[in-house]
Amino acid sequence: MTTEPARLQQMANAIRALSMDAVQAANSGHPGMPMGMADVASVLYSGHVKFDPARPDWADRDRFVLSAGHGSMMIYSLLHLTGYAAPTMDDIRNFRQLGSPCAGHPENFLLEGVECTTGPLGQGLAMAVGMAMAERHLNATFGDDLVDHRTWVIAGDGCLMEGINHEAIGLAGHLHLGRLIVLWDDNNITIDGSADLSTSEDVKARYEATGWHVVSCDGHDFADIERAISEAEADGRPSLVACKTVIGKGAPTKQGTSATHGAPLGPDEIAGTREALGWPHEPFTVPAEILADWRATADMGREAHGAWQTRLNASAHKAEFERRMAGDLPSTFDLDGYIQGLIKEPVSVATRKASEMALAEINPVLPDTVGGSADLTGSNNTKAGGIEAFSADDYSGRYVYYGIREFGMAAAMNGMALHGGVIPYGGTFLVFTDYARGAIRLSALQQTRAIYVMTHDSIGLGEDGPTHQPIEHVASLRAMPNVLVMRPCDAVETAECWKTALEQPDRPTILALTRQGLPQQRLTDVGENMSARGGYRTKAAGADRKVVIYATGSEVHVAAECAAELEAQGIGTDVVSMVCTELFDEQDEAYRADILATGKDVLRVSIEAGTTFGWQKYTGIGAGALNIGIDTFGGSAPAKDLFAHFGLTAEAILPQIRNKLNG
Ligand SMILES: Cc1ncc(C[n+]2csc(CCOP(=O)(O)OP(=O)(O)O)c2C)c(N)n1
Ligand SMILES: [Mg+2]
Repeated sequence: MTTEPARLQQMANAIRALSMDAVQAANSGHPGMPMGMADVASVLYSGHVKFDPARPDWADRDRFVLSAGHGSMMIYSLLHLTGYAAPTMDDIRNFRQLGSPCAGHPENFLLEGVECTTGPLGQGLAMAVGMAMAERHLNATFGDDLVDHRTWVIAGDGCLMEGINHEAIGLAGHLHLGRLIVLWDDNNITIDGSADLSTSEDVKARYEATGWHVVSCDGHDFADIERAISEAEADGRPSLVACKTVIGKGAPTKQGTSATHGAPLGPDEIAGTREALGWPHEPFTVPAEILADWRATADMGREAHGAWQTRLNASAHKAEFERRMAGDLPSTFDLDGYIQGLIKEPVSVATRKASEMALAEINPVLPDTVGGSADLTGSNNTKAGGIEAFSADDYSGRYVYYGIREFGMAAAMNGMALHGGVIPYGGTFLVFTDYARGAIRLSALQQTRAIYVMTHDSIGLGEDGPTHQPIEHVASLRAMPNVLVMRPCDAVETAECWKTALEQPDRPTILALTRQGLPQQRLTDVGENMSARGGYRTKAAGADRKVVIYATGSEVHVAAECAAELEAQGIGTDVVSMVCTELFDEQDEAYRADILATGKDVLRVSIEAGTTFGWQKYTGIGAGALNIGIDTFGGSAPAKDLFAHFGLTAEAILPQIRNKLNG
């Protein structure tokens, strides 16, 4: 590992050359950011970041997040130069091409060493807050011997300007996450030109005001960068290192301008840059001595990893620590006894309450969970099972008071899940999935086990009115790939949904839960987690089957009432609880055909207190289909009155079914 400025300069220039050449070859990409931050990154890796390229999954590695994800060539260069197996130089040559792990923006599922997917500005930094929270929590649980690492972030002006930045740094400052260090690429340039066009904020003052330590440096002076990073490491608060940089540094006519932000420099400018940097080497070649300096940056981490492994092997916590980092549930974990108890003694409770009851069973036996709410703890019923607050004074706590920060919460949950060792869940009102949506989308894309406890899931919340009543939310979340959207109808299904959500290592779950009480539908023990099927018959037609009703959540009992009336008149009716359409769609064809009565001449009815959009997939359209729902905004009134007003009662629905049958 070197601290010699001339050698650091060559190391930095290797990043610059790889970045400009890869972007040129792809004829698209962002050379400015990696060229501007190359000097900072070289100092950072030469002595500060703890990593072992041979074991990218080493639990106690430092986490490095390139929040300015457009500068993806920065992280690809770093991973390659420091000696990770991937990306190879060929991968870098194929930057942004189909099949290359060097995608336009860094994707956690394409390259080990990419801790999280970044590109949506601000979210990388916000996920890093979650990683730093998970680190402190696991440190409090397993001790310094096993967990003691930092979280590093490179963020640009954009990451600091996004609204989520305020949520994220507020949380980090409040929680005193001193092992979180953000290196700000303070180049005063964004796409439109000078940052002065759109901001006159005193960023440093804002960070200081939220409890951060702030230090500045000349981002092209190796000694000054070293000083600033060392100061940040020594401070007990989270740190912002403002690195004054020149975007596209080295490009003779374009550096310092937004022209370098997101376009190839072009052959002439690249030739000029080679000259200015004193980098005569061919594209995609790094001289052996420069590569050797880069490879040596891994020595410190490799040694630390060896010592850590020795400590782990001697630790009484070894098995449990490894289980948690692997993301496996304890082999003894189940909710069978609890569910059987519910069947013996049924309860009529809101599903948010049922969720709390399930959590009271889960949290004591599953130490992995870290819950929380965005200031709606009493409404989301998320604090259960004796868990205590996670705070700056006690990181062993398992309940996060996220404050009114839905987006920040969801991003932090992603960071925690990606860090590993914890299973995050967090609550707010379902309608505010809109506020968190950007992070929910990244949960799905990144395949994180984040569990969203979204209560007040329909007009059933009543008097708070249309601003608080989800209409399109469930349907729109169903449209998002790789998310399980679950709307359980009673306490049994809620417990089953929790179990299923916990059993998904590679995808997030959204639990849509009611404010209002619901009668228990499951009254017999069927010996199977029916909710895991996604959709199943809660009642099969007695008489000759003429109608199949699909319903979810609070409408399943309405469907059951309709079916009882219809059966009384000799009209055989199935009721299907479609608790999770994604899981249902994954069932084998025979199962789906049976539940959907495919090919049978029946009337298919959907009932859901939200938009009817999407239900046609199961009901079809035309004479054989009826979709009951709400395709307008809701209203402010007691829930009972709203259900009547919007026609979501058996009395309102039955005539429509009879009309269809007779027509
Ligand atoms: C949420 C979000 N909005 C917009 C963009 C598009 N975008 C990518 S980079 C960028 C400008 C960022 O400026 P800065 O962070 O200063 O990066 P620099 O130009 O200095 O590399 C924008 C608007 C994005 N990636 N994410
Ligand atoms: Mg900038």
